[in-house]
Amino acid sequence: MILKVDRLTLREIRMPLREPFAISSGMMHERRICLLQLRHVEGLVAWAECVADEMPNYSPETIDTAWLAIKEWIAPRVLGKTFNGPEEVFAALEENFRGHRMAKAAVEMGTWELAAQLQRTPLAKLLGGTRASIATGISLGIQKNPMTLAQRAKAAHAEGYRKIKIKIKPGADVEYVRAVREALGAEAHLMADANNAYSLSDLAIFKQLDGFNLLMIEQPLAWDDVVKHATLQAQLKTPLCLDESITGLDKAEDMIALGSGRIINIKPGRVGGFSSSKAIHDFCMQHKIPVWCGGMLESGIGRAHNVALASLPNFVLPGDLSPSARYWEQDIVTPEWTMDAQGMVKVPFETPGMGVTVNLDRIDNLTVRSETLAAH
Ligand code: OSB
Ligand code: MG
Repeated sequence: MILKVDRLTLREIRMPLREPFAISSGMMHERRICLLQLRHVEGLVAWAECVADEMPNYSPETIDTAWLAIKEWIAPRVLGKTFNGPEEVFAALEENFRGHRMAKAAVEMGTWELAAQLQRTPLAKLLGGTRASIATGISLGIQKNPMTLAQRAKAAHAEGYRKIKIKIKPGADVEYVRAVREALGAEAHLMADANNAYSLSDLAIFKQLDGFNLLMIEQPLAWDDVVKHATLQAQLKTPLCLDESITGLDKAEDMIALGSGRIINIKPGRVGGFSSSKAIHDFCMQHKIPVWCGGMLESGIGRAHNVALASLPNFVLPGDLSPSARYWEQDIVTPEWTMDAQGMVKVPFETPGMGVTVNLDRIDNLTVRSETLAAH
């Protein structure tokens, strides 16, 4: 296959969230989303989404740094260049080019979508996906008190969600987890995500959390740490899951070698795209480490890419892949993403590419800036 992109259009859209989303490191009311269109020399167009947020509180990248990185350093490595397939793109973007994984991922994932369309193959199939539907979880932001959170969790459980993830931070942890565990009963899949709000001196809190039969605790310690997490994991029954710390295959190898966690949340944007996600997935499968697909409050485009990835065999735990209506009044794709009463999202295996149609009129209405880069 010959993969050659001759034009890349960046757009920024603004999408208000139906409700604010609070995590330990910040609060979001609206998503500023960078969308990409990659045009193949023969005219086909692929869409992709960059997951970088407005502020550098989850990762060092932001939508503005991603825009700059794509324009200045990533596009010139892709535009007008001939690749034999999307597998070659990640290496071309990594050579003497540190970081900016979310920016790289947006372009890299766009080339996979383009390849899927060129081959008239579903994206999920091109990636090696085997699962026809994916169990879905919900990620609930920090609420004003334990009772409010417990009610939200109970409602989500009744809607069919297969995993309830609650955000925690110092001062909103043990009592919140206790209230939700009591509301859901002993068996429900419940987990907590700390977004690096704690340190090893908080061991007493983790010892208490260890008593609630949590499925896992996600990223309790520093955003780039794999050493102190190993110290913490050794003292807990509950598996630790790493999110922020796993920026690529090398960090997954470190996690397993050191025992810093027993589960990985793979977000393709965080690790530089699909090739890197697949490498982490395969390595974890060999080492019997389960993975699941995380989310970054994506629009229906990023969600389509996540759903395709989550169809790979070692994505054995429910993903943060909630339906469109959990986030937005109206999504930018047709059909919108939905979940059935059993909490399952269907993987599009019938149509080429990501399996949803992009609503261009709606995107045009939401666009606040755009820029087109061409091969020269
Ligand atoms: O840590 O997983 C996280 C959203 C923004 C930043 C970080 C995280 C999240 C989520 C949202 O948990 C998951 C979703 O997209 O539903
Ligand atoms: Mg997380």
